[in-house]
Parts: sequence; structure tokens; C-alpha cells
Amino acid sequence: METIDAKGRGAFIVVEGLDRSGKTTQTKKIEEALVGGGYKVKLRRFPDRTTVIGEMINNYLQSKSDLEDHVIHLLFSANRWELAKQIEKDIADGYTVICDRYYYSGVVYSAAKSNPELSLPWAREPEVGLPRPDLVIFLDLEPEVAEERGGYGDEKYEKREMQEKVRKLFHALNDSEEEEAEDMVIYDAGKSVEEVTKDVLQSVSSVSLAVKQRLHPEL
Ligand code: T5A
Ligand code: NA
Repeated sequence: METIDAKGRGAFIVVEGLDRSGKTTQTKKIEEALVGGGYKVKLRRFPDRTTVIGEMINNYLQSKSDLEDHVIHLLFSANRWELAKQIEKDIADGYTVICDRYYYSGVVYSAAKSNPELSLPWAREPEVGLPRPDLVIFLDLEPEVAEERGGYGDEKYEKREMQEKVRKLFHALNDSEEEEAEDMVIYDAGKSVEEVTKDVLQSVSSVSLAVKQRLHPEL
């Protein structure tokens, strides 16, 4: 990590949460704030529906195709792997990469399907080795509140029961004592857009600054 810092790497920030928790909205707010602060920023989102694999995922999510649970899980993972080198390159080139969903969603949504063959540890395995974020923000929201926000219900997983399970598993992932457990900073996404942005930016600025200061210790 220090060799990359010496070349001036950017931070890798992930925004996670339930469907309609405001990930895309907040990702853009973070971008604005960082660009305003003089950072070079690149936005990314998963699934990235623009690739061939992404198109298969999109068809599945819109119920235009059906795929076996392991297959769709591995496609979501492959969609990250096909872009992993680019993310590493962007970070190494000094861009702060802000990513709308990442492998936390990958693990949790698949494990929430209550397919006994698809446990949390199994789901995590294909994600091992992907670039690790410097900060993971989790936008926490009651599924009932999410439902009231625009467009809810159009895609595969946008059902109350599924969202309840997903929420529990996100918390379980964060609370896990395992060594490879993933730490997230949890924020209440039920507040107004402005309030959430204010909360989230506290973590974002301290992490971005920490990464930058390793480059410019004199700052
Ligand atoms: N998935 C994903 C997997 O199963 N495995 C994986 O590996 C990955 C990566 C698609 C699905 O794929 C699953 C998870 C998903 O089910 P997606 O394309 O990210 O993932 O789709 P969504 O999560 O559904 O994205 P949304 O666009 O619906 O939700 P966002 O981005 O969280 O919410 P946003 O910002 O677009 O806001 C939604 C609405 O709420 C309003 C907005 O204006 C908008 O109308 N809003 C607020 N309203 C009130 N107060 C606030 N604070 C608000 N913030 C936003
Ligand atoms: Na979104």
C-alpha cells in the first residue's frame, strides 16, 4: 500500500445500502464535494450494466431471463473482476474512486435468497482478492420507508421480505468477528438528502484527507 501512496494514489470509497436507500444520490453528492475540494474523482457502479456480463445481469434483474442462483452470483462477481484492474489503475493514477455498490451487495443479496447451498462464506469466496475499499458507507433504511420512494418494486429483489433479510445480513456482515469481516460505517438514510450528505461527508473527508496526507505529509 505504501508504494502506491508514494506515487499519489486516490482513495477507494464504496457506498452500500438497500434498494432505494439513496446510494446514487449520495454518490453524486460525494463526487461534488470532492471535486470542489480539488480531488480527481471517478464514479463507478455495480452492476455495471454496460458490459456483456452486465447485460446478462440486467436481463435477470428485469425478469427477462432466469438464472440458477450460483450462476447469477458468479456473474455479479465476474462483473466486478472485469473492472478490477481499471479500478486499481484509476486509484494508482490518483483518482478517488466512488463506487455505488460493490461486493458487500454481492455477498448479502445472494445469501439472502435462503438457498441452503448459498451460504455467506460461499458467497464471499469469489470476491476474495478484489481491490479493498478505504471506506465503506452503509446507508441504512427501514424497508417500509424504501418502498415509499419512487420506482420501488420493478426489479427482482425489490420485495419486502427480501429487503428485510438483506438488511439483517448487512448488519451481520458488519458485526461478524471473523478476520476477513468487512467494516462499514452505518448511517441513517431515513433523514433528508442534505442531512445524510452532511453525515456521510464527515467520513469521506477524513478518509480522503488521510490518503492524501500519506502523499503530502507536509499538509
Ligand atoms: N445486486 C447488486 C446483487 O444482487 N448483487 C451484486 O453483486 C450487486 C452489485 C440492482 C440490484 O442488484 C442487486 C442489488 C439490487 O437489488 P442497483 O442497480 O444499484 O442494484 O439498483 P438499486 O439499489 O435499486 O438502486 P436504486 O437506484 O433503486 O437505489 P439508490 O441508488 O439507493 O437510491 P437513489 O439515490 O436512486 O434514490 C431512490 C429514490 O429515493 C429518493 C431519490 O430522489 C429517488 O427518487 N431519495 C430520497 N428521498 C427522501 N429522502 C432521502 N434521503 C432520499 N435519498 C434519495
Ligand atoms: Na442506484
